[in-house]
This record gives sequence, C-alpha cells and structure tokens, in this order.
Amino acid sequence: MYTLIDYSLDNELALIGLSRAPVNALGLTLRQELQAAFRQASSDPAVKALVVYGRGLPFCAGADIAEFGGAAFDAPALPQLLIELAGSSKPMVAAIGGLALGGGLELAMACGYRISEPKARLGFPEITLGLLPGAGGTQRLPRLIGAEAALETILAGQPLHAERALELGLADHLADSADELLDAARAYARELLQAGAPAQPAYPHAEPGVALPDNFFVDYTAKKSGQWKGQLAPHLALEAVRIACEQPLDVGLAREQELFLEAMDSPQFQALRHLFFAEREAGKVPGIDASLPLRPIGKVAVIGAGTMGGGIAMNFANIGMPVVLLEQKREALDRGLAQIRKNYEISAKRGKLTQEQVEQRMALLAGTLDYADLADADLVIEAVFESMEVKRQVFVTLDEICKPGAILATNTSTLDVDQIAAFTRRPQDVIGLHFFSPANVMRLLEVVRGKETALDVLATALKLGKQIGKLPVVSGVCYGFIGNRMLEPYAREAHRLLLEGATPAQIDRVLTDLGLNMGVLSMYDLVGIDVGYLIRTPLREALACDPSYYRLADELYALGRYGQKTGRGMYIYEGRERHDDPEVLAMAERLAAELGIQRRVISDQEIHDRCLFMLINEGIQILDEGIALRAGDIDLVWTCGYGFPTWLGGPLHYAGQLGLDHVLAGINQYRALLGAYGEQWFKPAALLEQLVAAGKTRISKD
Ligand code: 3H9
Repeated sequence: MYTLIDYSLDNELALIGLSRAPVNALGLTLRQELQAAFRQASSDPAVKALVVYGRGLPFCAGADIAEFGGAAFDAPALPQLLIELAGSSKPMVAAIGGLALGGGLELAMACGYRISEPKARLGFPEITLGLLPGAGGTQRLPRLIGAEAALETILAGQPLHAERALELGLADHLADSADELLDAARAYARELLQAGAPAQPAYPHAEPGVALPDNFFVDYTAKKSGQWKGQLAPHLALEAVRIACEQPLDVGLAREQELFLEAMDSPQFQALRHLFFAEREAGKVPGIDASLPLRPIGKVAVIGAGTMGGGIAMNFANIGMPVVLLEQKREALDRGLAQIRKNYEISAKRGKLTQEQVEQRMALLAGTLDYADLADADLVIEAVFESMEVKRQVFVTLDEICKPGAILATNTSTLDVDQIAAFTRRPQDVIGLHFFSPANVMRLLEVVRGKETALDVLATALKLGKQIGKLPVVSGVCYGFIGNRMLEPYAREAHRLLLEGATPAQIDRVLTDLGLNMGVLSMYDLVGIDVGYLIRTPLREALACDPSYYRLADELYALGRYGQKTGRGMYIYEGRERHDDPEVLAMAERLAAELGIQRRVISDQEIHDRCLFMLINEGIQILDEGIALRAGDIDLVWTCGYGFPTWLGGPLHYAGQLGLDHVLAGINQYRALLGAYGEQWFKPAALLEQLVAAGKTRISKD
C-alpha cells in the first residue's frame, strides 16, 4: 500500500524505510506515506518502538525544494507532520545514513533518539537557499545542543560530520559503519525499551536562553551584520533562535513558520533556488549521458609552475592523482614547488591537513624541465603566458610528444581555443579549462568546448572537474568566454563613468552596496592593471573607434601603476588599506577635457544601471549566440567566479527581478542620452527585445 515507504515489523519494532530516490526529499507523497506509516505503527499494540531509516538511500535531504511555491504546504505539511511525530507515545529512533539535511534533520530531531553512521553529514543548508529551518529546526536544535552552537550550525549552512554531531549531542550514538547502521538502530531501540526510556527524552537545554550573556543577540547581530549585508535569511534565522530562547516550544514553532514563510516569499529565495537547480543542470550537456565512455585519466601534467599552474596542479594532487609540473628554468620550477608546499603548510597550520597529508600530496608532484616527461600524461593543462605565439609553441610541442588520446587543455582566459587546437593535428583532443585564481580555491571552472572538441573529451573534463571539487560550466569559444566577455562591457562602463564625473570610490561603493564582493575598479587593481591592458591588446584595432575606451586604465598602465602590486592603481594602497588618489581624479578630468566629454554629477542609480545593464545585455547576447547553453550557466559563472551576490541569483536572474522591460527601456534611454557613445555601445540584444515583445519575465532561449 506504500509506494515510497518500506514498512516492516521486526518483533516489537516497526521499521519505516524511506525510499524516494535519489535523496528522500520530503515531497507530498512521501509525507503522506510517512504519516500513514507512523499512524499504523502508533496504533499497532504489538509495536513498542519505531525506527526510521533511508532504505538503500541517504536518510533524507530535507523538504522537496521543487515543491516550494507548489505543494510544499499541502497536508500533511512538514511542520505539522513533525509535530505529530514528536508527540509519539512510543520511542522513535532515526537511523541516519549518508545525510540528514534541513527537513531531514528536523525529521531526525522529531524522533526522540538518533543514531548515525560515522560518515554521515548532518546540517541545515536552508540558509544557502535564503531560508531558515522551518519544521522545528530553529526551536528544537537550541534545546538539544544549546543556543550558541545551534545558531552557528544554522547560520553556517554547512553540514557537520557525524563525530561532531555526536560531540554536540545531536546524535546519541555512532554505528560502526553504514552497513551496520540498521542493526545498530534496532539494537538501540531495544535497549531503550529495556531501560524503559521515555518516548520523548527531556531536552538537555530545555531553556536555551538561560545560559546566554545579556544582549547576546544584539551583540551577535552587530558582529555579523557586515557579513550578512543585503541578506534577509540570517536575520530571520537569528530571530527564530532568539524566540526559542525566550518562549515555550509551541509559541516558537508557530513563529518559526511565519518567519519561514517570509523567507520563502522573498526574491532572495527565488534567486538562490534558481542557482541550486542551475548548478544541477550545468552538468547536463546534450549528447552526453552516462553511456558515453570517458577517457581514463590517471596522470596529469601542468605546464607552467607560476601561481596559476601551481594552483591547478594542487587540485589533482588533492585527489591523489600524480602530477608532472613542467617549467622552462630550474629556479622557476623550484619556486613553484616551494610555493605549493607553503600553501599546503598553511592548510596544515590551520588544521585542515595533517603533516602526513602534506607529504603525501607533495610526493604526488614531480617537477621537470623536459617535455619528454609529459609523454605518458592522460591530460596536459598549459598555464603559460597569455600570448598566442607562446601557446603555439607549447601546442606544437605537445602534439609531437603526447600519447594518442591524451587530452590537451589550455587555461587561456581570452584566446581563441579553436586557433590553439589548430596548432595540433588532433583538434578533437583539445579543450579549454579556464581555472580562476587562486586555482586551488576558486570553484568555478569554465570548460571551453572548441568547434572540434570530441564529446568524450568534453564529458571527461566535466567529470574530472567535479572530481576535483569544481563547478564546471560549459562555454563555447568567443573572446573571454562567458565570464570575461561579460566583464568587458561591465568594466568598460565603470571606466567611462570615471571620465564623465564619477569617482572610483563611488563606482565601487554602488557595486558593493548591491552585494558584489568587490567593486570592479578595486578588482582590476587586485588582478593588475597590466593584466587588463594585456587582455585588451587584441581588441585595440576593433575598438579604436572609441578613444575613451578604458582610457584612464591605459594611462595608469603607461605610468607603471599596475594596482595593488605596485601600491598605486585606481587607488593608493598602504598595505591592504586603500585610499582615493587625487591624481587619478585629476587625470580623469584632464582626459575628459581632451576627449570632449562633458563632466557632470553622476548618480548612484546611473552607475548601477549602466554597469549592470551592459553586463546583462552581454549575457543575453552570449545566450543567444549559443556560447552558453542556458541562462542559469551564465548566472553560475558570475556568482561563482566574479563575486556577484548569490541572493540576486546572477545577472540574468537579476534582470528578471528588475523587469526585462525595465532593462530594455534603460538601455534605450542611455542609447539616446549618451550621443555617439550611446549609439556605439547601448545596443539591446535582439533576444532581449524578443523576450520583452513576447511579454516574458525571465531570460531563456526556449
Ligand atoms: C528544507 O528542508 C526546509 C525545511 O527546513 C522546512 C520545510 C517546511 N529537494 O546535488 P545532486 C535532487 S529546505 C528536491 O546532483 P549530490 C537534485 O536536484 C531543503 N530535489 O547530488 C538532483 O536532481 P537531478 C534543505 C533535491 O549527491 C538530485 O537530487 N535541503 C533535493 O551531489 C541529486 O542531487 C537542502 O538544501 C531537495 N531537497 O548531492 C539539500 N536535494 O538528478 C539540498 C537534492 O534531477 N541538496 N535534490 O538533477 C543537496 O545539498 C545535494 O543535492 C545533496 C546531494 C547533498 C543532497
């Protein structure tokens, strides 16, 4: 009679196995059946205790995110269902295998007792979706593990390892292994029965507010408010935990639901949910499925032991894969290897690695000056100087020495991957793997598919990207791929606005107020004004028609003011501190006069609109050209690689929030307002016009 539950009896125990693949998300049918199974067990006099477990699946990944806005609150809604379960008159044991996340952990907490397997992860990821735990988590967790630990767990959004859950009292026991979990849970339930344990054990922190210092919540908010800037959910979560510390459970549960609904109704949740599903879609590429055989990758080679090459190499050593690191000169190689060791030692000092792990990883890294040592590599990634001629030399050599079938990858950030592939006699084996700096830390990986890249090469790169913990996003070939191509018009507007009357600090403030990690001008100072200059070099001829194009940055380059590394760029730097530079302001005035640009007071709104609308417009163009497969891929690139606020969902999702008609009208308005400059740059993407004409509210190519 159940479709998603396996209900069985083991003498006096009722075993309730959740079996909704793939992760036991608590959709309506599973909730209905769980309620029915619970009622069946409760009313059966032969049943003395219940065990809830994931049948051949993880215990439970929480509420079904796809149902929010739909059947999420159809009866039995999760909060009411868990109140019913928590009122059980018979002891209930949750056997946590794999993971208990969000509503899944709330389900485990509604069971009075919890046993976990040692590798399970328990936590509340709701905050990463712009939500808070909404089925008792904010009320039961503080009562179980204390208010401070509960707050940290809920606000971090990161799952805890089973060991830590045990220390905190979130789990009562650990089974020896996942295989033994169900047996251990049965034994635990029988122990409880023998000991006459109550169905509902008393909470260890029944009054979680008592132990807190005065003003705890006010101080906590003050400490964190910078970090939470622009985000709603952390404030709502804190409020819910505060109520848990001050009010009885039933009052707290009711208030938690109100706060949860407030979060669920917010555009921030829509944005973060969009990113959640976009991330899962990103791995799906037409023509690639599980039946496609992948190329085996057992050894990687990286060319260039600089910051980028070293960072790339670390990714593979981190998953236990041997890496050969090639440099031209012994000193550069030694320096690169020493830097990698230093990075690992820092991780060891922070307790993230043991010294033994540092040595294991270093032992996987072999340095060489000889291309012949790359002959048996399955994947070679070049991270050499960003010049087509240098790339040509590297790829001609690789074509000579690499074994047949080896994947040859370039880490170029702007150059033409098809042209690079054409340097070899095996363009089908060539692909772009664009890592972001620092490559051992940043999650984004643009996987650039050349026009001849073989499908199995693409599939292998996507799989490997995931294996090394990256978020791979497929891009077609164009200048700058998805991310840097969009950066160009966005930053171009920022640079132009400097000439028209805005200051670097004003521009950066508008962008950071929106939630970007960093203003675009500070970012150029960090990356290096010389790097930006070099990247623009191939564009110069085409852009000679706009003499104002990045003009101020070019002047700074000519003066050797490369940004943070030289202490001066758009700003003056003293250590990490940044100050306005009156010389830059004077330069902007002088250049504006030379170029005949009328300076005026620039409003914050204009900065926002011009930078963001151009960013969005380029993204839409990229989608229309098929460079990106979906709007969500573009949003992932910008949230994951360029510090665009996740709670705005990425530039294209944000465009939908602003209103596509509003964005189009804005672009047309600046086209008219800015004369020849406007005519040149403010051309709405055809797809944007089509979407607005069709009355669409979201950007999509379908
Ligand atoms: C919540 O619980 C609110 C409550 O407090 C209150 C409610 C009133 N729902 O990631 P994967 C799908 S909020 C629906 O590729 P992995 C996913 O879309 C929820 N679907 O695998 C994918 O589908 P497809 C709190 C879900 O092994 C497939 O499962 N919970 C859900 O790399 C495989 O996913 C969370 O935020 C879900 N909850 O990672 C947990 N979870 O194959 C969110 C997964 O069609 N989930 N799917 O593309 C995760 O963090 C990861 O998916 C997980 C597995 C770690 C579980």
